[in-house]
Amino acid sequence: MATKTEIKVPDIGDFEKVPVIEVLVAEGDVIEEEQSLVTLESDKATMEVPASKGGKLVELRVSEGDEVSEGDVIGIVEVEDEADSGDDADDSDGKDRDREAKSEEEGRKSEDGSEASDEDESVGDTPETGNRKPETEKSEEDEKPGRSAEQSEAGKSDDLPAPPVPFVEMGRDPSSIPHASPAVRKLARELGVDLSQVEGSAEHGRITEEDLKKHVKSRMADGASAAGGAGGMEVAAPPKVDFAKFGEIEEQKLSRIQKISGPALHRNWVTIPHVTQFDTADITEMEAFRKAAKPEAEEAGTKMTPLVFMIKAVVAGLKKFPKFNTSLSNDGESLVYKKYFHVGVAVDTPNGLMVPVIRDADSKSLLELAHDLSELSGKARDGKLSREEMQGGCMSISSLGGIGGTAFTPIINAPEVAILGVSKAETKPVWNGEEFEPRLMLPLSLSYDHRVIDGADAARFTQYLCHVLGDVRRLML
Ligand code: CAO
Repeated sequence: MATKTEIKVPDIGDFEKVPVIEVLVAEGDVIEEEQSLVTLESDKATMEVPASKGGKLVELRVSEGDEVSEGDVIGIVEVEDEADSGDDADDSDGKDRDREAKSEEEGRKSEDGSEASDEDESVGDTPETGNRKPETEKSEEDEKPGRSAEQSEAGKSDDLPAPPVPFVEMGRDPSSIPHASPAVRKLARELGVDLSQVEGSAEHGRITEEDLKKHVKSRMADGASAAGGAGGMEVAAPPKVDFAKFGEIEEQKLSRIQKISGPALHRNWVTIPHVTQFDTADITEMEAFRKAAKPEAEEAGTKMTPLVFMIKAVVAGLKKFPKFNTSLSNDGESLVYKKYFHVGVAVDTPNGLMVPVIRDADSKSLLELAHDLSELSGKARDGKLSREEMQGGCMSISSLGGIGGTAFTPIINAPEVAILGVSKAETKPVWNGEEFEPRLMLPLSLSYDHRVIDGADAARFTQYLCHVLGDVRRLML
């Protein structure tokens, strides 16, 4: 026997009457659970609504151009009863487990509909959980409906509403997100096309598949007319290698965070002209002060690592050199100066790199910053950061000082224009004019966007960081 189930528009946040821009199925189709049925488009982004049940789509109630809100019925699916399908009806636990496993597996496999953080979110435009309102950033659990633990549970019950679905795109300034359906985004990713470069011909400047094809054709024509194609960004595809031919191998899927941050890092690396300025700060006195303040930090229930001082120093630098606290406007014609001081901190987590943001770092004491840092990095490691906690950074810090190394070239977390890399402090002999003195020297690596910041400014910025870190009382000036 088969039962009929209504597929409804799930929780889509505060949006109402959202236009249907694409219908991806037809009446009579046999659809799978989680298969996308329609694409909706808000003012800011697009989302696909998946089927909460698999079966035969016996009725489709929406068509392109309709406007829908949460709870509206998209279609009716005839679902074959499990007893009829030959499954052991008593094995409901087993099925739930299978479904959960499948859901997780699909979650891992699923293509993220965004162009991963832009800014996303990274040093990796990094990339969150928690509520699932339409936003511009999302975390690993946010990527697709039904992925969090609670939602996997919810997915098991027919009585519960379909899980909320996030609008795609993370970590981007919403006004800069090109409108395009997830299908077009997927195609763009496959073709390696940056959608922000494509002109959309549909309503609200939405990019259609035709627009994308037109763009690719014109790029190919440009590339062909440039000498040997060297004028374009085309590069040879990486060789396809059967590694198993050379020895034993094991293949592991990328984590969802890696899937998001990878393309974002790549984009930032390729599209931003990076230069890295190196410097060394004498933190001998700072370290003495930090050690002396350890008991107070412990009393306050936190730990004050050198990184806390870096956050303070970066804020001082942003105040003194406001160009470092800017972003290029969406049209690339102007600089947006920010009057707030939110500092991103790269955190190494078992699932990949995440960049939570310490808000209003300028108004916080060292102890407060230490508290925020340990709370946010703990949440990042537990996969519990909310979108808000990863948005709005002015400049990021990537500290490998707890691990080692002498310098590195961090990738800018667009749309920020600079990132400070911090390596391990070491005691070095430093000439004081009369003799060598043992001093604790901290290596700094500042990567900056050369479209916005000149080399001289960058050298002044790192010198200033060295100046304030050399005597942290200056941070109070
Ligand atoms: N020089 C010398 N020692 C340092 C140091 C430095 N620059 N920075 C930290 N340390 C010490 C700390 O004082 C601490 O030692 P004690 O326990 O003896 O006090 C130890 O190293 C470990 O510090 P930590 O790493 O736990 O803490 P942190 O505040 O320095 O960093 C966090 C916090 C979340 C940034 C860090 O744990 C982390 O994830 N770092 C990796 C960031 C990363 O992956 N960046 C690369 C991005 S690009 O791929």
